[in-house]
Amino acid sequence: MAFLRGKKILILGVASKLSIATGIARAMHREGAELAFTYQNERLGKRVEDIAGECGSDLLFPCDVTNDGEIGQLFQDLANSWDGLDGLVHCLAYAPAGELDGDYVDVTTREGFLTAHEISSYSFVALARAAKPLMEGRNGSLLTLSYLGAMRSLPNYNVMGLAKASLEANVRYMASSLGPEGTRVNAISAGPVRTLAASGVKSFRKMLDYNARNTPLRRNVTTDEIGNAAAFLCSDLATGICGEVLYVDGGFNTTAMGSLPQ
Ligand code: 0WE
Repeated sequence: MAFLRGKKILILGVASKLSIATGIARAMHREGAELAFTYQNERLGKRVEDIAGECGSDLLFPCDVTNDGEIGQLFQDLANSWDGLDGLVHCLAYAPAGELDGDYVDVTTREGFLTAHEISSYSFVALARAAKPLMEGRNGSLLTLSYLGAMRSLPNYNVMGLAKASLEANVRYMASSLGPEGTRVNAISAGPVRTLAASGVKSFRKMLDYNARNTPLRRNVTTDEIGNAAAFLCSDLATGICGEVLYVDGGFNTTAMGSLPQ
């Protein structure tokens, strides 16, 4: 098919082979996109290098999104290799571990709240602003990853739910801002996936099991499936889709009671 042939796409958030960003990179590579990647620090750089290599890319840039200088440098560096940018995929989220374990009202701190919102939501618009000169006039597309915890409460997701709610509103405001110049902004709200980030979450196995048992498709989604939806949204097959949050969750969000107990 190669429906991304000729598209230049930057992917942020590859941390391991299990990352959702890795599933997205593989699907986009398969569909003919040219890819570039960022890594947060030298420790993660090696793993990102391997995955970039698999996807035929040697374009790797450091970027810690809490640092305005690094965001600026990223697009300066990218402009030295590419004359423009067609897509940016934001797969970044973080809340301090203490925020994701325990009762919401009891464990949420001012500092944890600010960090979660800065890294998980603010960074998307900060990157969009810095990417704007490279994306102008190319009918490009920005994509981020959300989770149902933005819309519904669940145990332990806590302040990340607020940060994802902010991120989804960010998608709509960014879509309104960038739409007039032809750039589309969307999110995928993915079902839970066992990644490196998730392995730091207590009882994640139990949550995955609950999710599979209560999903219309009776299973969890794969990073391949999320990757395919991401490739579609960043392609010219999706030129009418803007400001949207697309659920790739096997239908979990559509039920009030997925199954009866046992
Ligand atoms: O958005 C996420 C997780 C993002 C995340 C994960 C971590 C773990 C390590 C953000 N910050 C951190 N900080 C760490 O220190 N998901 C959708 C996966 C996830 O995480 C949960 C979930 C689900 C689902 C945490 C609690 C409850 C459910």
